[in-house]
Formats: sequence, C-alpha cells, structure tokens
Amino acid sequence: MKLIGSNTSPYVRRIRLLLTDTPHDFVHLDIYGEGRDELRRNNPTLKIPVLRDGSQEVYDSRVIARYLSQKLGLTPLSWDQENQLTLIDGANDSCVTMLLSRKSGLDVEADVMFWNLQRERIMTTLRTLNAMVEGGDFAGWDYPAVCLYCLVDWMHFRELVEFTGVESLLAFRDQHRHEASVADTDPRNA
Ligand SMILES: N[C@@H](CCC(=O)N[C@@H](CS)C(=O)NCC(=O)O)C(=O)O
Repeated sequence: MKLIGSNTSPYVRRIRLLLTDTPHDFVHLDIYGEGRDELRRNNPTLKIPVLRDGSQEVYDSRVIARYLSQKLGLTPLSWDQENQLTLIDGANDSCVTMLLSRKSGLDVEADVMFWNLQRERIMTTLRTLNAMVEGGDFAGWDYPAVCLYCLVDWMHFRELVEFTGVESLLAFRDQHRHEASVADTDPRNA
C-alpha cells in the first residue's frame, strides 16, 4: 500500500495516523513545486492524500478512511461521528483556502465577503467542536479525534486562527501529543 501526500497536510496526517499499525510506503510530494507533475499523474483533482492499494487508487481522505476501515475490519463510523468529520472538514477546507490566499499574497484580513464567509465558518465550527470537546464527545482516540487533532495542530502550526474562546481545543491537542505516530508526523519537523 502506498500513501501519496505531504509532510504538512492535515488531511494526509490523519491517514498516516490511521495507518500507524499497517505497513505502507509514504511518499511526500511538494505539491506546489517539484512534486506537481507526480501529483498530476496520480490525482486529476490535484489534491492529497491519494492511496494506492495494488491496482486500486483511492482519492480523498474521507473515502480513503472508509476504504481502510473496510479493509482493516474497523467499526464503521456512526452518523454522529460522520457529522464530527463534516465539522472538522468544514473548518479545514476554509483554512486551506485562507492559507492558499495568504500564500498568493492576498490580504486575507480584508473585509471581503469571500474571506468573511471562510472566517465565519471556521469560528462557528471551532466553537461547536470546542463545546463538543468540553462535553466529552472526543474523549477517546478514535478516527474523528485523530482528525480533530490534525486540524488543531495544523491551524496552530500555520498560525491560522486565534484560539481565544476555544482554548479547550488546544488542551485536547496537548492531551494527545504522545499518541502513536503523532510526534513522527509533526508538520514542524517536515
Ligand atoms: N476533501 C479532501 C481535501 C484534501 C485537501 O484539500 N488537501 C490539500 C492539502 S492540505 C490539497 O491537496 N490542496 C491542494 C489545492 O487545494 O490545490 C480530502 O479530505 O482529502
């Protein structure tokens, strides 16, 4: 099995954590630089992660997680867990948009409808996730908790949000620093 991604992507990191006990090759690509041709050859949507298992290619972390769950005989996610993933992905996708805008030299702090919508979505989802953490919804180390960890740690690393009012998310992150593969996949070491 081969996982194609990058050392810094939170979407890739969640699959790396899911694959902790499963032998696989990890291929890091610089998707905005010299790795872009390789990305083009592997995924027409030009996104990571991509999983290759024999002749089967699988795109998108959510589908990859479902593929691996079936293959590894894991318990399928409940509808509430699926909703947790949707919240996490909502914030994550908007943060990717903000980061790419920032890298493009745009002023993402400007009072512009498109960025206001992203900022609003990020904060409404983070406040909801923060309340869920405080309510004990992410008490274990299941796949949604892994995804939340990857999101919070990446937002902190990229300095994408202020955590004022959602400090329980950072406490959640700090509580899980020592889980398997977390240190090995830290984007700060990329
Ligand atoms: N829904 C996708 C999102 C993946 C995604 O956005 N990955 C980012 C890296 S963190 C990416 O490939 N971005 C490339 C781009 O937006 O051009 C998934 O869950 O895999």
